[in-house]
Order: sequence, then C-alpha cells, then structure tokens
Amino acid sequence: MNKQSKIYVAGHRGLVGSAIVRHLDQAGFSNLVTRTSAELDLRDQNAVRDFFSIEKPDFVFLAAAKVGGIMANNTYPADFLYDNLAIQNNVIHQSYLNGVKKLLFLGSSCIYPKLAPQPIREDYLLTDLLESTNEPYAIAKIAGIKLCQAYNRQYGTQYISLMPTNLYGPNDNFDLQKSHVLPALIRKFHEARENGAETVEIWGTGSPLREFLHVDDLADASLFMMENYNGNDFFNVGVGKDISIKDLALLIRDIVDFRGELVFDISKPDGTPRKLLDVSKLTEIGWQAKIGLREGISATYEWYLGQLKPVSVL
Ligand code: GFB
Repeated sequence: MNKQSKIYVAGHRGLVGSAIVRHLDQAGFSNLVTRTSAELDLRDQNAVRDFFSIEKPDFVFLAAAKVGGIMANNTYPADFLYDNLAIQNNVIHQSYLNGVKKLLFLGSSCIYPKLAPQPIREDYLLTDLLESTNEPYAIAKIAGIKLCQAYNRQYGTQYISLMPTNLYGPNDNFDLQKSHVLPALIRKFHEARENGAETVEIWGTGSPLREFLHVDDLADASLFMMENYNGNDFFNVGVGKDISIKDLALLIRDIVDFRGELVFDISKPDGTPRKLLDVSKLTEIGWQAKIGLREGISATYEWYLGQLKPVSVL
C-alpha cells in the first residue's frame, strides 16, 4: 500500500473498522473510501457490484459483519449466518472482479472446536464440533477463510485472514442484551455505582476463560499483515493470556470503583469453557500485542464516560 492507494474499509463505524480507519489516518493513508450501511447494504449483491465498479478500490479491509455476544448469537442464528455469508460473498467476489490488489478478511476465534486443545493453533480448524451458541456465526467465518483461500488458489488473488480473539475498545456495542461481556460489564458496574446498587449480575458461572485484545492492537496487526504478509495461511491474533469471567468482573469492578458484590446468574449460558489462542505463528512473522488488559479497559471506560456526557446546547 502506498499513501495514495485507494483503500476501502468495510464496516468503518464498527469496533474494528473504526479502529482500522484511525490507524490508517495516523499512518498517513489519505485516500480512504467508506460507506455507512444506510448508504450501502453489503448484503445486496447489485448494490455492492455497483459500488465496486464505480469506486475501484486498490485495497480492502473487510471488517463489516453482523456481530454480538453470546445471547445475540443464540437468539438470531439465521441473521448471523445469512448476513455474514452475504456480506463476505459480495465483498470478496466483487474485489476479485474489480482487481483489488489485496484484501484482509477478519474472522473470529469462535471458528475453532468447542473443546479444542489450548492454546488453540490455526491447524485445529475443522477437527471437531463447534460451540452451539455461536455455530452459525462460526460457520460463516470459516466459509470466509475458505473463500479467500479458494480465490487465491484458483485466481491468484491476495486475500488474507486474521482470526482475532474477543475484542474490546472504543465504538464497541454496550447494549446489555446484544453486547459482548467486557462492554456489558463496564456498563453494568458503572450504572450500579451511579444508582447505588448493592450487586451486579454476571451471566453464567464466572468460570469460563476468555482472552481479550484491545481493538487498537488488532488494527495495528491488520496494517502489519496488509503490508508484510503475502501467503495463503490465516493467522490467530490475541495476547496469548486469558482470564476467567469472574476475575474479569473483579478487574472491571475495581477500575469502575464499584464497591458492591457480584451475583452469578447460572440460568444464562457459559458458552465455550476456554478460548485461548496460540499466537506464535503471528509472533514469528514479527507482530505482538502491546496494550495490557487493565490499561485497555481503563481507556475504554474513559471513552464510555465521554459518550455519556450530555451534549451542550448553545
Ligand atoms: O463475550 P460473550 O458474550 O461471548 O460472553 P463468547 C463471554 C462469557 O461472559 C460467557 C459471560 O460465559 C458469558 O455468559 N458473561 C457474564 C456475559 N456476564 C455477561 C454479560 O453481561 N454479557 C455477556 N455478553 N456475557 C462470543 C461469540 O462468544 O464471542 C461470538 O458468541 C464471537 O460468536 C465472540 O466469537 C468473540 O466469548 O462466549
């Protein structure tokens, strides 16, 4: 990529896409193309065809997806499968037809088997059954990796894929039913402190282990891959360390300074027991995460507080 290359960031308002745009801006890439979902519905084959034939981007970051936490995945399985298949099929195929030089596809660590050995290596893909709460989403993301690799093999394209662990950061979704655990807990502890509540409800047993990567680290890894990797493999991206949901809740309680107790609602699903990525393949080609969990959560909490400030009326 050079600084004048035309770069399309699909999903630029989301957690991942907005971080990629920030990083591209900071690195001096000045020819970015974006569309909101109201301007361009990426599930619409004709609309995506027209967009690519007019804009003709050189590079594509495919960060547009239907995403959500355990409850959203479990409640809207058809949307998670159909929307994601449609978005990635349209963007990848039009990238091929319009001569895109390189594309980065973003997947998820839930592509791996529910009970995969830990830490999870890339070659554990498709070796066993998936976690049921997010199987439709995982199948769409697996199809995305395979689509990139198939176009590379058949047509000589350069479509590469990164599989991030659970992400968090600015522009995350803080809706309590649809969000992932980390933004949900920031909001729950904050509101509990503000309202003088004595307890905060944590879904499940608190024992599942998860790994959390700040989205600015993912954006950094995405640019690194675009600029430095040209093969047909896909790569895990994470921090290489995990934490139980209970310990995550205690950490967020401390950062938000809530003094009450945790209450576990075991009627809610735990999901997969552990999901720690083996990140050695990415480390070997020269990239590592930099943002620590406490530092990342504190910054995200500051961002969240900034969003709550009332808009001043002149
Ligand atoms: O982040 P999360 O929704 O998704 O939940 P997954 C992680 C764990 O936190 C689960 C627990 O064990 C939840 O039961 N948890 C506790 C909570 N309190 C809460 C809460 O208030 N909200 C939420 N959301 N969880 C997703 C997949 O799985 O991970 C997606 O469904 C995707 O497909 C994403 O791969 C990265 O880590 O279980």
